[in-house]
Amino acid sequence: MTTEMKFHVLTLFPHMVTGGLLTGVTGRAAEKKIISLNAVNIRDYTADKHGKVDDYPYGGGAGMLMQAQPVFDAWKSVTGGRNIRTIYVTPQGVPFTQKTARELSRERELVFLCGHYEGIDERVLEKVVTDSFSIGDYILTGGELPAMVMIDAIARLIPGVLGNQASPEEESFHNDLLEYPQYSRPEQWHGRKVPEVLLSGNHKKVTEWRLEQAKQRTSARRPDLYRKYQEKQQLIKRLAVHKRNNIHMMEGLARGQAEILYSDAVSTVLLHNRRCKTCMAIAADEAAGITIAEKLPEDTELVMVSDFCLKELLVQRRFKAYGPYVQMLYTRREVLPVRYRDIRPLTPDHLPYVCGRYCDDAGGPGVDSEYIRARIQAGAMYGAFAEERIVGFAGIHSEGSLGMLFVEEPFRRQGIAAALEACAVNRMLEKGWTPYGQISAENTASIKLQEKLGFYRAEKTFWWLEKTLANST
Ligand code: 21W
Repeated sequence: MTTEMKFHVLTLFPHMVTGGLLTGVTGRAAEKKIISLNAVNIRDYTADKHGKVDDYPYGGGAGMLMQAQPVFDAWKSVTGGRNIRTIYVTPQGVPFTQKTARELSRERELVFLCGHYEGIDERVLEKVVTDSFSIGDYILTGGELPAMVMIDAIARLIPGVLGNQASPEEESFHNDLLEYPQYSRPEQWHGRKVPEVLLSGNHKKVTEWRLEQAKQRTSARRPDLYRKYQEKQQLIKRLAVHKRNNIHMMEGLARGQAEILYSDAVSTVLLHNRRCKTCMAIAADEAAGITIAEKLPEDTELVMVSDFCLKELLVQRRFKAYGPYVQMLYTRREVLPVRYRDIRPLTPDHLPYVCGRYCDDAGGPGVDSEYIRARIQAGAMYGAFAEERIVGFAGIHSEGSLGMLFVEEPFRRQGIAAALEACAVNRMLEKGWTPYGQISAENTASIKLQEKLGFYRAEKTFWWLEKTLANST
């Protein structure tokens, strides 16, 4: 069992921080011990007998500064010499974004330092601060609200803080766009009607209308975001020329999981999947391959490539190659019949079973019990049961491909694998995704099965490359 995430806030106004954050969603999370909040009054640590914590700035200038001593002693009381990330909220910080929130949500403990008056003596900042963040280009009266804003944004990313377990997994394809307008009862209010299309019951029309509204809003209010969206849409179109070979990249972009790190021609593209520290790359030739290899982010753990030259280049850079794999995609929109009675989503109870049959060699790179647990929790794993006993499973990988198929020997050749695959395919179709997957080229049985279900095979050959210890040092 993991322990709660600890937030410490060093401030002159602890009640402002607890009053705000111990209310509502974050307050519930603290009650449930998913997070803890420790607001420390810097004034309690002053050595001055009158409780003074500020003084005039050397060199002159308006206002007062927070002195080093009380700040340092308050910080020491919290960290006790431990190495904890300490965040100074300041208008001079780097911009705080959703990306920062995601990154910080992986820490177990964070210290926030809130300034007041005209700021804090630089010498104590040099000693304790590891990161400085601003929440935007406007001037506030103190750092408490920014610290609260950051804690709120970080806390909601911790599993269990938001009631509905709609994980980022459930984010729609509108990802790079602002959200569409929403309406609830009554149908007419102050003479204003709910847009007709939303009452039509036509799901496809509703989806189209929402996308159109989201695009209009984004282009009017956030031209910066809209340009990024258009850039992605254009790349998707270019990749579609070789759809079978590029479907993994097209889907990553369309589902809002992948960022474009580099793209010049159709045949040289580097995408980064922020959710699973995975990259996907294609390169026209060796020169393009070198460019791609140089642009791989530091924290990349896995790379999927579909060009031999790129695979060789990364192996030279001490990546370990897995493969070859065959990529297959399902281009139809109709759901598949599920010809087996008892198929249902797996629960964490099934983790040992799945790991026993699928981790290690069978799973390929990056597939360990932590990974399987996360996939089960995301509702992305299905099991087939016979007399209440699990006899097989299949699932959807974090980057969105089908896989992790297994059926017990005595239960094979009865259509169970096909039914499990059909289940996963149907779930993907429901989300508006194009089902695809990569199968080990040796696994002819599985390739045949996918062909029977109506999948098409890509011409290119694929490899997964895993970072080894040798290339990270
Ligand atoms: C406002 C502190 C103005 C200091 C050097 C010479 C934290 C904040 C804050 C505040 C000054 C953030 C100076 C967006 C914010 C924060 C209080 C003035 C004068 N410096 N994000 N003279 N906006 N604000 N400094 O205000 O602490 S994150």
